[in-house]
Amino acid sequence: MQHVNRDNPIPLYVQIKDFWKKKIENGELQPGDQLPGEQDLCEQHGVSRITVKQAINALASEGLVIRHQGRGTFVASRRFQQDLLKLTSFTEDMSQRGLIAGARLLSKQIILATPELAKNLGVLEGEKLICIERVRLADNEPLALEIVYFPYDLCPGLLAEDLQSQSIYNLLEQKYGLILHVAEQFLEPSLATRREALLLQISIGDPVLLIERITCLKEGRRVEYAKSVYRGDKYRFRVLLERPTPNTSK
Ligand code: 16G
Repeated sequence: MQHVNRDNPIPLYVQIKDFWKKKIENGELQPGDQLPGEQDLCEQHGVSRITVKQAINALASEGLVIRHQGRGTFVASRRFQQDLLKLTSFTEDMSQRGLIAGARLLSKQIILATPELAKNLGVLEGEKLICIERVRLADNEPLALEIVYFPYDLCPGLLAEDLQSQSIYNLLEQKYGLILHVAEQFLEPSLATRREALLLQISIGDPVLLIERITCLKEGRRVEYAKSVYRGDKYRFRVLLERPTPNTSK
């Protein structure tokens, strides 16, 4: 059994990667299933160990497999793809996938804006803010840890709401008549701290994605500053890039 074609201009490791990728994508291999060991793969495909390693690296970097030191290579759990095009809430993102969004409330309080928060929300230092920290769940599975800040005057009764089963964006729009318009979002890779690992049910040092969002109202006022930690094994973000139209003016 070779599955590689040496006359094919596609590098051998890519052919091997594609072979396993197909098995994962068509469900022949399920999340948690183990791939054969390196030696077996070398024999199966008739290639060197270096080629096998390259193929596994490529599968890992596409998030299709996870390597566990000393234990082997396993099919990764399926990821949620989130398009970075629309200003959507967690609840909307999950319902688009047929999942039930939920939240575990960790804390809710009124705080005074620190210099950093004041800058991010475009308010004065010391101004009253609402601060809510939740673990976000999809079908009861923790996906992200989220801390959000809102200027108190925009949604003064928010803390009295049921923040475990209600969408905050929905409350802001329906109850406070706020029209969320655009958001600026920053993404940054990081490693899970002890607390994040515990709350997200992953291991300390596992890859996570830090996301910061500043959301603005139609008239330009900033309504939300959010900091989230997303599980790196569960998410994949998609950005659609459009080539600018060439400038034809001379
Ligand atoms: C998303 C937003 C977060 C917002 C939340 C509202 C990102 C990175 N963050 O998680 O800023 O507060 O949705 O969700 O997308 P909710 O309406 O379901 O409570």
